[in-house]
Amino acid sequence: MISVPARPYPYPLDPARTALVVIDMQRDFIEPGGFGDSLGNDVGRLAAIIPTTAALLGLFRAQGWPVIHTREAHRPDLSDCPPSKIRRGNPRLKIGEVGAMGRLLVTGEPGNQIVDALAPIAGELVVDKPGKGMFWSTGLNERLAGLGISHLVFAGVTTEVCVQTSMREANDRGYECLLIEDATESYFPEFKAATIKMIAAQGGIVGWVTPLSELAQAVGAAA
Ligand code: TIU
Repeated sequence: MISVPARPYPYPLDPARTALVVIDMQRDFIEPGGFGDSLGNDVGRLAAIIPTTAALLGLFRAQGWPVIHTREAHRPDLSDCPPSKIRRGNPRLKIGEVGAMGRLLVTGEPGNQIVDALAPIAGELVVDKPGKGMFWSTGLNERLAGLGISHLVFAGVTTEVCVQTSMREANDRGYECLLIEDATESYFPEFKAATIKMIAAQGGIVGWVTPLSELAQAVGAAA
């Protein structure tokens, strides 16, 4: 086991059973003209975590540990998208409508792709999810069980929506979860800060939180 300095106490990382999950680092959330923009958000904030997330990916790839990328994505016929989700927020452009990067939040469209700097490489799992959480309607739990994964390290966007939902779903399924705080971001800085606090509060009710530097140092020292 590798002991990673973290809050609320050191995270016990099992090198043989740990995977990285990068949540929804898609153009639809990070670039102007996508889904995040259509909801009225300032999307400029999110690109700032791309370098840290790339370094985190590099760390896992160097160790040969599994990497999973998720995308919030719907089928072109929107049969997996509840009408309530399409209506919600009364956006300028709705899910499935054509924006600057193709149809919003639809699989295969340019805007639905992961940003180039964080593109998946051969052998990495890419999971399309119709909801905020990564387990709903994806079959991911069975795939992780097949890989023998018990520990999940989280990064991605947005902290309080898809990252937190996925982390809570993972916590309820028995995974030991660590959020890398400088590899996640929100459109709302106060929501990111609150999410980090609520994850680590109550003795780590949802999991652990630490910056990439602490993980990198702990893994390097154990090598
Ligand atoms: N709106 C918002 O903050 N997030 C989402 O809709 N999806 C994800 O977080 N990926």
